[in-house]
Amino acid sequence: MRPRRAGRFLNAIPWISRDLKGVTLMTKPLKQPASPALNDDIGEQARLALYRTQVVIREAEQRAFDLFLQNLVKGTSHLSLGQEAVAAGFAVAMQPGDLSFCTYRGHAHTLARGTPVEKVLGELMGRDNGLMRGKGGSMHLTSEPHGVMGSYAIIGAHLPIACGAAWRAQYKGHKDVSVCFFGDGTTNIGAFHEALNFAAVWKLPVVFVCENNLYMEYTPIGDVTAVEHPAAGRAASYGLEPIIVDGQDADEVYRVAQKALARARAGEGPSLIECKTYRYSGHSRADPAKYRPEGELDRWKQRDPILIYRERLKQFGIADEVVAAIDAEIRNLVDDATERCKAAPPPPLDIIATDVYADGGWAWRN
Ligand SMILES: Cc1ncc(C[n+]2csc(CCOP(=O)(O)OP(=O)(O)O)c2C)c(N)n1
Ligand SMILES: [Mg+2]
Repeated sequence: MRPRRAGRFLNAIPWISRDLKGVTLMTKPLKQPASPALNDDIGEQARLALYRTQVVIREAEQRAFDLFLQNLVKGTSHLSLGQEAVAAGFAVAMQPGDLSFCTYRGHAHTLARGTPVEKVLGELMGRDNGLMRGKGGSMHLTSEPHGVMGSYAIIGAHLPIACGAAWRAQYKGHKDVSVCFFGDGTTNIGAFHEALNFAAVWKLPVVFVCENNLYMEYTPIGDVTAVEHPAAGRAASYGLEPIIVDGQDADEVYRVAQKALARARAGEGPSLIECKTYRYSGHSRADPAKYRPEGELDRWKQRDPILIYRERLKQFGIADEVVAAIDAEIRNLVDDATERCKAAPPPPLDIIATDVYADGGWAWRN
């Protein structure tokens, strides 16, 4: 049973409302015109960047799945097919120099910051052309030149790390913002609460982004959480505004991201944003996701972020041929990257002891 108090608390917040599909949407900053997209124009450049980024992620992740089936990707991996609008919305709003901190479900955020598809697929395939020369794999994508400061497999581990990066910016008077992505399940880990409190007390330039895809590993988040909205329902504990956004709509995510980034850059402190979204596949490659209620996946697919966005482009008068050309260009890019990765060698043995803990020695383990 969900505690009734939580519902009353959220009902008291005027800008949270429910749509017909049971997804809670953020409605505060806009006056809800008949067509918010048309009346609150984000501009053509941003719109095309949002579309392109989402398609790059979709195509690259679908390819990663195909490569798995061909046994060309070793180990497991965690796809975020269906969650593309969150990664795109933030990455397009971020500036060069801003930092991203991701989880093991980090392909999307790594690609969204401009990391080449070849480097990401090469890393998944354990090839020498990969981001870390094939030594990190899917769960550890990192690209410092693109501001991707690592993918972390320990739940919640990266929230305090993002605070550290933000504290450095504050201390040195730099203007970069740290953006930290994590799942709904992460909100029940101590590190989440410690990081939020620390960031709020120090007014750190950090944006915490909860991608609420309804499930932890195999557990519905609602079954194990005391509040209805795992991130937004806790915001008040840290003196923060509860922010909920439709994570299937890249424009909505982009607008909210812009505000939070501007607030952080202006020295006004952290934000905590809960994006309502859904992952199409199971937790990892090993999970057929049989625990999901029948029809749930199909309902979410009706609100596919890329379909929503194609419709949006149409609304703004972007010709079908322009969209088709973007799609074709990205498909070619992913095809070329795939071929280059297949042809790339595995890393040479002499790098086995480089770029590992300290000097590559083993004594630290004892
Ligand atoms: C500290 C810790 N506990 C448990 C795990 C095992 N684990 C891996 S993913 C996961 C679920 C995380 O769910 P969520 O935060 O919602 O992220 P999502 O996978 O949905 O993106 C768990 C429990 C872990 N990696 N780290
Ligand atoms: Mg989750």
